[in-house]
Amino acid sequence: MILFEKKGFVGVLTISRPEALNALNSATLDELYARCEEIKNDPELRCLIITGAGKAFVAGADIAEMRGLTKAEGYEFGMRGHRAFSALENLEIPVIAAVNGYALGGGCELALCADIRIASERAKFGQPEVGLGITPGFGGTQRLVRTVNRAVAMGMILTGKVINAEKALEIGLVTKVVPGEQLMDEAMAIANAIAQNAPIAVRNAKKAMRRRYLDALDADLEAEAKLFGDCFETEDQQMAMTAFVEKTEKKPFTGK
Ligand code: DAK
Repeated sequence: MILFEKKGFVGVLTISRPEALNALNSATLDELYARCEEIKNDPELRCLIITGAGKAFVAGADIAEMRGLTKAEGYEFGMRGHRAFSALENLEIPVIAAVNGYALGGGCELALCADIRIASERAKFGQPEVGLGITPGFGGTQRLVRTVNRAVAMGMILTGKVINAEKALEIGLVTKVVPGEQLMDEAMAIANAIAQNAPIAVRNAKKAMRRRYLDALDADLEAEAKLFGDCFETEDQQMAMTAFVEKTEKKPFTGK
């Protein structure tokens, strides 16, 4: 479910579960973690690109897998995600997200783990979790507010509305929008520009720039996990996820 290829000094990691729009289930998260560990230990690599196969970047965490989770299982699923996402985010080499399509929920959160994000004109971003009876659980409440302005992050997460690539550029979530067929060339151009520079200097510059970003991040992710866990086993969460999986209409939320 995770493809990996090397092009010179650049690694390209592709989430490939197109039949489910690359939704992140436990197996994909474990594979992502394992790949990131390999990348971490590869001295030849100087930059990594992450993208998705088919029409989606990643359409979120796997709702079918999450639907019946208890609070304890939800916590465990969250920890799997955190382990994989942190492994990606904490790579010493720069990471570029080439967002080729839907980046929703866990997909938007995955893109947020990258250092630079560029998007295809077709890309869509959003944190629709509150409409599924849960909070973002893979770091969205923490990484989005550290990336765009607070009111913008509040608006995205509390309304759950999906935004297009142009809007993502306007709010600073991505740095460039290109036609879909140019996305990987553009990502490779940025990656190769980075890879031509002195590797130790590049890694240290990344490390220095992330100091403020990382301040209290672990504690904040832990707080998010607790708040997220409390949403599980609620009537609203079960109703909304069942409606998605069974393709039926959602009922109004009751707060129970
Ligand atoms: N999970 C599972 N399957 C998904 C999926 C998802 N997130 N998104 C799409 N799929 C599946 C669909 O069910 C469908 O499967 P089949 O019916 O063909 O078997 C297939 O992918 C194609 O999807 P659609 O037929 O829906 O394709 P459309 O082009 O019509 O629509 C869409 C594309 C992206 C608008 C739509 O698929 C959609 O609304 N998907 C859900 C998007 C979403 O709400 N994503 C956020 C998920 S919640 C946690 C940590 C993190 C999270 C949760 C917990 N812990 C701490 C425990 C994160 C939560 C999320 O990410």
